[in-house]
Amino acid sequence: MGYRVAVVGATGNVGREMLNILEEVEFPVDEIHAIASRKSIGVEVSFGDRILKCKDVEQFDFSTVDLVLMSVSGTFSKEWAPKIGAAGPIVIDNSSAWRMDPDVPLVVPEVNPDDVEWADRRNIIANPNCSTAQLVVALKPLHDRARIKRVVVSTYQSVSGAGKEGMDELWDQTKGIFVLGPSEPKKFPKQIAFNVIPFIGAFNDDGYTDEEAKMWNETHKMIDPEIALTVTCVRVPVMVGHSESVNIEFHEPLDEDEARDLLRNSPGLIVIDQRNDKGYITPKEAQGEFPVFVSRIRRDPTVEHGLNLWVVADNLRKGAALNAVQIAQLLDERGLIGDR
Ligand code: 11C
Repeated sequence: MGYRVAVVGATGNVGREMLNILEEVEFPVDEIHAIASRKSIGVEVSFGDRILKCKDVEQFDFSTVDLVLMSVSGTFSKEWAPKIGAAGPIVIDNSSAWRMDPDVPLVVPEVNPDDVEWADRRNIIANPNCSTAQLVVALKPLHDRARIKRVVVSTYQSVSGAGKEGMDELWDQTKGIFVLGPSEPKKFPKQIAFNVIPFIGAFNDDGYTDEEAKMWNETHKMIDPEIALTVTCVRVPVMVGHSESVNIEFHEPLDEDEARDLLRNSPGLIVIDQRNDKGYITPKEAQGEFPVFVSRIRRDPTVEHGLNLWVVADNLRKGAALNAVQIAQLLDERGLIGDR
């Protein structure tokens, strides 16, 4: 026996990955529904070797399913997640709408699995921002061992974080520059092909962006509000895979060899760290993979207890769809989904 599952936002980059990963990990599914907004009714998406036709979110009866995985805009989620949760199923929501709500657990299974236990307050569980998800998987075991005092992160985020339109823009601009001549940027504020853009999301009054603020707010909620964290988020012309340069200062001593061993033995992580010209991970190699990869582990000699890391993951997988499916697996293991 399996569950009755719906994926809302099934035509987007992350919605499609949710369907792929549910099938890949053989999540116990008895019924699967692809749900989208009215303009996508009838659009076909795949689930293994099956083709699903998208149904209209307005017409679908959510009381007939046990679990909903949702990847939609924050505005859409604000309206729909509570309605769906009230109808019965648990909603695992990938948007930013609920992440900081005190009655909604924000969960990365390798980091704070026990928080799923209080999901019944609103029947909603939030998935973090993609850049936060990979960061916290790497930080948690180090924090547990040597207590993190301060973190400085610079991100190198792929265009798929901005959806299919972001990927199309990089592709079109790259081709266009040589074939048709440069085109006006649409999705990104400046040209992304052959460039980097130190701005993701929207500016807040303090000069940081909301993408940067998400990284410290979400890390505080999931790991520890005492960790000081400062971030610069940058868009780079990479299709899939977010990378992060992470500088960490600890309260207690932790040398690079112990950190390497610790990370090697922690869940969801793979360490690729040889000091030769190919002994590190790049986003190209992380694409399509499940784990978070850590490379370039080295001491920061400018502080008493410091390390530098290079952290890379597939932003559509661990940063979004995979994390949502892992939350579903955790709920299943703990018997927290409907009546099976
Ligand atoms: C990006 N991280 O790369 C963003 C996308 O809060 O879920 C995800 C935004 C979010 O553009």
